[in-house]
Amino acid sequence: FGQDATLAGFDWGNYLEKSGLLAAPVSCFRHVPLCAQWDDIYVGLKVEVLNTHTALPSKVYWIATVVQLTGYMALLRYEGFEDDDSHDLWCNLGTADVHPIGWCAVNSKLLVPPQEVHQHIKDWKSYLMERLVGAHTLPVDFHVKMADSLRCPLRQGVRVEVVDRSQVSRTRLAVVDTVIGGRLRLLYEDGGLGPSGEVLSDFWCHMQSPLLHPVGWSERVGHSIKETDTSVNMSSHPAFRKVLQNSVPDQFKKLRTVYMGDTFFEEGMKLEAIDPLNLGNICVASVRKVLLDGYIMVGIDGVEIGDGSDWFCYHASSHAILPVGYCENNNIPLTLPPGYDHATFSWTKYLEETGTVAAPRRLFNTDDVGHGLTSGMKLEAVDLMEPRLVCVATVRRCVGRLLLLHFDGWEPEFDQWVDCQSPEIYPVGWCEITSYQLQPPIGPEPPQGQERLHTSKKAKPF
Ligand code: MLZ
Repeated sequence: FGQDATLAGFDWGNYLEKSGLLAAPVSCFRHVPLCAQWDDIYVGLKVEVLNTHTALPSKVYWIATVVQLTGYMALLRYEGFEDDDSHDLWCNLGTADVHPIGWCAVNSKLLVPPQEVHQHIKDWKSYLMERLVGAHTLPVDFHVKMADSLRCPLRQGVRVEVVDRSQVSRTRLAVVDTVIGGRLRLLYEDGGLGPSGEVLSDFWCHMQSPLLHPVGWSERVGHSIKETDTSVNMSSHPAFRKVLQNSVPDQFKKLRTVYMGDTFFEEGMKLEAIDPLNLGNICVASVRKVLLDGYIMVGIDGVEIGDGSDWFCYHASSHAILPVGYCENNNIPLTLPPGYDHATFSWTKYLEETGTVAAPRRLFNTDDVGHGLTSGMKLEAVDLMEPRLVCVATVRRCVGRLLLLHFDGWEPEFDQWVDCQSPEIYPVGWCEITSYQLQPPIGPEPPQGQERLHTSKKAKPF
């Protein structure tokens, strides 16, 4: 698969057949269209689908059975082919001209069998009657539910607070520019425009992203926010033309409430944390500051610049902070501060040496949520270091609620740990449904154990 796949649209059906037909089920992703409906979608369902095997000039339909289901993709077999799989076709149940049985009758569309099977069966009416008895079909409101679930409360011109990609310890005011499938393109209010009006600094995230907040959030919890440089004029950009509207807390996902009473995180406590700039690394880290509403600022031990500009804000319920010993217990390589090595590092010794204590285990949200994902499953996942990109990816490991994601065709150094409930991961076929551009694998998978030619390792934040 070369770059051309980007233009033509990536052929998931073909790719899945080559890689073992394993994709994460739609029902594993609570934030995606049709998640709640997916229990009613299974192999054996019969549908009415556009008949692509006819010489007729007008659109006609035929009945087909779901023979494989993987992500949003269904492999369909037209009635009449029986055990012959030579005409099976992959279609995305969220986009294709696929309908419940009875749809053609109600909508005055013609049901016409494919040319290849037409002559084999004499009495189509009784053939179909027999095949359809007791068969199940798509829920009637399938497409309505689909449209409903694609609504987003945030739209162009709405102001939000979001992490500042040039300095991750602070937030910055931004305005929604575009919304695609619930993912937002945000323009920093003082990000500036180039000579031909192009945006110089933007950020992408899903509307349920933990990095996104209503206006006023930073001040309320005590998080630092970049002062907007009012000399920067953005008014010629369409997103800034209307009167901007402040977003409000109701438009955002509610986080689990945490009690900051008697025992909570305290400054100096040690923990293990996902490095926000190297999401494949879980590191020795410290609580640097306790904010309100259950938020804490975390710094990575041994690599901090010293002015707090590389601290990162995590909610106490975040998957990205873990109790001391978590990596060792789960056989994950822990990234140590410079100067330490795995042969001699021990948490007990480290705590003693640094005169610190471990953050109590019970403060962490390491609940096993039973997500149903397993290693080897394909999905579409945001490269959080370049969050505009939704890429072809594979679950490489599952540890509790954490998933280690691998981007197909990319070096393992691009792998990222994410939460199983991250709003930035989607079932196979999501991009096609939402018209979001999917980044195909850049090349064949590198042979095991061998380095491929250099691909530049990410250097910039995000
Ligand atoms: N500019 C970057 C893109 C990396 C995107 C990887 N996505 C999995 C590079 O080429 O290094």
